Amino acid sequence: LQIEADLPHAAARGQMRVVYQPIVDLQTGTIGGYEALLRWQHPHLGNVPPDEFIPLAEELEVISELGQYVLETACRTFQQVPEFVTSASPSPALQVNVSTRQFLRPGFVDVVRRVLADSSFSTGRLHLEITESALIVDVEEAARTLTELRGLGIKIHIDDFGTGYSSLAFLHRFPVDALKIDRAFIARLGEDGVSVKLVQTVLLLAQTMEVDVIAEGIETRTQRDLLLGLGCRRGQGYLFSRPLEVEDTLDLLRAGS
Ligand code: G
Ligand code: G
Ligand code: MN
Ligand code: NA
Repeated sequence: LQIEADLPHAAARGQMRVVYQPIVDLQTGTIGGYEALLRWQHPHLGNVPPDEFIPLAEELEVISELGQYVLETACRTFQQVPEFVTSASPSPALQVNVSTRQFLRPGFVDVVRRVLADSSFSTGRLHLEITESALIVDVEEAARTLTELRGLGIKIHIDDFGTGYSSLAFLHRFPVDALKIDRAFIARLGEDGVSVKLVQTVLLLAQTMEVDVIAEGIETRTQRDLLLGLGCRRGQGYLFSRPLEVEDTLDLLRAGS
């Protein structure tokens, strides 16, 4: 396959770029962070969706290099705009996805440490999104890795929450800062009563664990209002903004959001 042959060289050939989706306060619309998302513009095939090339990158074992590319690019981009810290609004956080294989690879924490040092990015602003599947392979080792990352000041978010194996007992073993409710649940909000109860359950779980919640894939006002009514304060989705190109992201950052 052409994409199999081309993927390992795509970043070096300048075909990869990072876009940034704002994460907002659902009530005020204030931007509290951005999720970095990788895009591949293939010279002949055009835009290849990440749902296709991320799993392929895992298979071909080039995901660690790609993940490192995203981390370096995103940290360097955000570092271009001086940090502002007022009590009302600190500089927005930067959320970076970490794939399962990347997380499990020995030396992952060292890579993160080095990227942070090279870009002099404030560790407290970096949030890493990790899926449950990365945590179940070796629970003890995963907990140690998360503890090391948090020791650097990094915050840990569980991505696609609700689609994996989470149980209270399972989650209790990991030091995490937030849960991201998978967009599949948000999509059904307002269409059936079950999804409202599911979201309610996640919010209750988060409250019990004393962690934050971010809702993904909010597309309608109805979904936003339901979430606010349930006590969910933060989210992202097309209702607020699509992922933004780097120039637009920098404009927003320079404007103080
Ligand atoms: O960017 P969306 O818009 O299409 O992303 C589709 C999927 O690809 C999501 O599950 C998202 O988490 C994943 N994805 C996007 N960018 C990255 C990345 O930089 N690293 C990893 N591991 N996954 C990513
Ligand atoms: O798995 P992960 O959560 O990292 O993926 C984020 C993905 O969700 C990206 O592909 C992003 O482009 C996509 N996304 C962001 N907002 C929306 C939305 O409102 N609706 C849908 N369908 N996808 C969204
Ligand atoms: Mn994510
Ligand atoms: Na997700």
